[in-house]
Amino acid sequence: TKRHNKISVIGAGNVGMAIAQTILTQDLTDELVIVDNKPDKLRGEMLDLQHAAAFLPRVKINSSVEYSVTAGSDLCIVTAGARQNPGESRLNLLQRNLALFKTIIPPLARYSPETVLVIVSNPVDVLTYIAWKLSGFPSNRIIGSGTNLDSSRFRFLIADHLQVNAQDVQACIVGEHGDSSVALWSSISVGGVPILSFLEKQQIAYEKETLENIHKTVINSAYEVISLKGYTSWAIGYSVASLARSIIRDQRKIHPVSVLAKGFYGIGDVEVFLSLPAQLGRGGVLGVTNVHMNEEEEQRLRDSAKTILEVQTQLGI
Ligand code: LAC
Repeated sequence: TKRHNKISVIGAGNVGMAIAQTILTQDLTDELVIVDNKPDKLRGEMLDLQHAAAFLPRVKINSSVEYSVTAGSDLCIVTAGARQNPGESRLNLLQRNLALFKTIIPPLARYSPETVLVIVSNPVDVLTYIAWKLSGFPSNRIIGSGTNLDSSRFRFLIADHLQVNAQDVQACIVGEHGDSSVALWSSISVGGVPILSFLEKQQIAYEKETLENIHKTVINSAYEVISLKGYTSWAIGYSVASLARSIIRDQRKIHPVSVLAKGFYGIGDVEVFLSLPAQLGRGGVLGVTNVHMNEEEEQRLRDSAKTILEVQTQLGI
């Protein structure tokens, strides 16, 4: 018998609804549940999605302000919380969203004790750590959307610079989903050709400045979009739907996502979540890959871990 898939999205804001809509368009679930604390907005979004029934594969769409509606979810995606104001760093949001997580995570874990939690709310790395602590789940069932989106922005910019298709650019950003993220230049390849030899072969002058500027542009992407339209939504919608597909369909696909990084790359015996290339499947994190990093990249990753740990220590968590 075909397994009945149930996905819950917590937070019916721009991000949550972009994720919900993309999950439906990609036919990733038999049942979609949306939870928020604004009953009218919530019912409006549910009805608006239900009305697309004639154009979508059959799917049960439900919503409630009560977490009981999420019972038995295979995947719970948490987007609720305050978002960055123009120019505001993600880490600034922490106090407001920490309080909210204390009301969201325990009921989600109680109603779906076997679920995989995907955290999207920012600052995503610290909030993923908090979700791990509040849920009591094993760390493999707690994932932050992390730099999955940054890596797509990175691949877009490199592809645009080199005039190739972004799907032929294997490139990864790791570390904090934020200002201390790390671009893994040493392992980038285009159509299987390592970037540096690709640049030589194409006689494209290898300007370190250009490559660094591409990474800086990635870091500033969200700030720029937020300053222009007030929030980001479509790219994060596709990014998280790609994680949902890998988990729900047991794709065993590798994504740069926020995982418990304790013990990796010399980060030390500390409880910190940050993005590393991880294999995702039905059980959540199936493994963390040992991607090649040069000494500079490893050091930057350790510095990124320190940045996140400092925030966690300040919070006394
Ligand atoms: C962004 C948000 C999801 O990077 O942090 O667009």
